[in-house]
Amino acid sequence: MIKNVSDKKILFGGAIACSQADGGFRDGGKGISTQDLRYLNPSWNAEEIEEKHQNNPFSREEYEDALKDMSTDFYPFRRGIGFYHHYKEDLALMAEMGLEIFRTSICWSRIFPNGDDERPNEEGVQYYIDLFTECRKHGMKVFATMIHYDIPVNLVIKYNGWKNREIIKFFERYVTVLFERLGDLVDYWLPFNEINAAKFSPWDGVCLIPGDEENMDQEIFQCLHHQFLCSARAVQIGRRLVPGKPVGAMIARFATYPATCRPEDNLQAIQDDQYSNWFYLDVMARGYYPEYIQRYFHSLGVEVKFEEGDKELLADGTVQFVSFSYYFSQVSTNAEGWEKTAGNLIIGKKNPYLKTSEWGWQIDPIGLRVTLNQIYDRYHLPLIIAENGLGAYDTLTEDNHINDVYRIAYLKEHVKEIKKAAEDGVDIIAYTMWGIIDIVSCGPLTMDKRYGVIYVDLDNGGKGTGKRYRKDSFYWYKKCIETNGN
Ligand code: BGP
Repeated sequence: MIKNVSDKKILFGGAIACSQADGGFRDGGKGISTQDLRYLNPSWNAEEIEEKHQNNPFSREEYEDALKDMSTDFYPFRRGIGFYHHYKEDLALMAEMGLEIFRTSICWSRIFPNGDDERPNEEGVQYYIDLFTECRKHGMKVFATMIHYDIPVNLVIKYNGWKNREIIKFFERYVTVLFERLGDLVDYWLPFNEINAAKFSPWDGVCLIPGDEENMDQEIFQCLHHQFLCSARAVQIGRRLVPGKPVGAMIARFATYPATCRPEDNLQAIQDDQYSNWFYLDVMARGYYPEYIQRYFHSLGVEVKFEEGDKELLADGTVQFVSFSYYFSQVSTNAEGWEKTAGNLIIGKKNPYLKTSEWGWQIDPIGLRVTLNQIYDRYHLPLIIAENGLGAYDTLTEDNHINDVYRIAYLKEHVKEIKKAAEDGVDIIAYTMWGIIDIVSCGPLTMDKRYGVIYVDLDNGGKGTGKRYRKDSFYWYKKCIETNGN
C-alpha cells in the first residue's frame, strides 16, 4: 500500500511575468526594460510571426529602432494586458478560483529604473508592496521571480549587461531592496526564470544579440557564469535578510527520451539532458560545475573565466528548492533526418507516439511525472512546477463563452501525473499554471497564443475591450483546487 502521500497539500496556483502582463511601461517611474524592445507587427499573419520567432527573434536593427521609438503600437510587451493598472480585478478573479499561490516577476527597472541608481524608485517598490499585499488579502502565497528575462536596458547600454561582472554589484543592490522591502510579503524567491534559456534564446537569457559576437557560445556561458554567481549571492543575502524564505533555481525542462533502443540514442538522450538541463541545476543546487560539462565546453570552444572566490561562492550559495517549466517532451537521436517539431525555446525531434499543440509542442503528461522523479531523485530538494499550460487559439463566442475543452483535457492529464509523482514520493510544493490569465506570449509576442483560464479581449495589436471572461477551464480549475488536484 503506497503511503498515502497523494493528499499531501500541493499548492495550486498560477503564473505570469511582468514583461508579458503589466503594461504601464513608462508609469510609476519605470525605466526601459530589455523586453520592452521586442517588436511585432500586428498585421503579420501566423506564418510571418512564426518565421520571425523561429529565425530572427531579435536583431541589432530591432534593438536600435526600439530605443528610438517610445510608442507601444509595435511593442506588445509595453502594453501587456494592463495588469499594472488592473491587478486588483485580476487577482479577485484568481481568488474566485481559490488560487493558493501566485507567481509573477518583479520588474528590475521599476525598482531601479537604470539598474545602477543609488536609491530605489519608491513608486516601484510601493507597487509591489500593494500587489503582494493584495495577494495576501486573498490568502495567496507569493512566488516572486526577480528576473524573468528583463533587466534595465541602461545596464546593457552603459555596462554591456551580463558580460560585465560589475552587474553582480547592481544585482546585489536590487536583491537587497527586494528582501528588505518585500521580504514579509513573499514566500518563495526565484532569482532567474529558466536560466538555461540563454543558450537557446540569447537576448531573453543574457541580453546578447544574435550575430553580434564572434564566439556567441563563449559569451553566453561567461554571462551565465555571472548569473550563477548572482544566484549564489541571492541565497547568501537571503539567509541574512529573509531567513526561512527559500531561494530557488529554475530551468525550462526539455524532457527527452531515446528515439530508439539503439545505445547511441540512449547516450544522446543522456547528453541532451546534461548539456541543456542538468548542467544549470547542478551548478545552482550542487554548487559546482559538473565534470561532464568540460567535454561540451571543449566542443563549443568555450572557456569560462573564474575569478578568486567564485568556486567558494557557488559552493556556499546553493538553492533551497528547484523549479522548472514543463510544456512538452521530445526525443534524442544521432540519426540524420529525424522529423523535427517545435517546443518551448527550441526545435526538438518528434516523438511519433505523441500528439502536438497547434504550435507543434508535443503533449506528454507522463513526461511531467518522469521529470518530477528525475529532478527529485537528482537533488532531493522540494520542487515547484513553475510553468505548465497549453497555448491555444481560443474563440470568444457571441454570448461571451470560451469552450476550451482542449485546455481542460491538457491540464487534467498533467495534474493527474503530478498526483502520481507525489505518490512516487516526490516532494512537490506547488504547481503554478502558466498564463493563469491570457497574456502576451513570450516567443511569438502575440495574444493569439492564449494560455489563460481567464480570457482577455485584446488582439495582437492591443485592440479590443480588454474585458476579462471566465473560460470553461476557469470552472474546472476552481474544482481542481478545491479537491487538491484529485
Ligand atoms: C517560457 C517563459 C514564459 C512563457 C512560456 C510559454 O519560456 O518562461 O514567459 O511565455 O515560455 O512560451 P510562449 O509564450 O512563447 O508560448
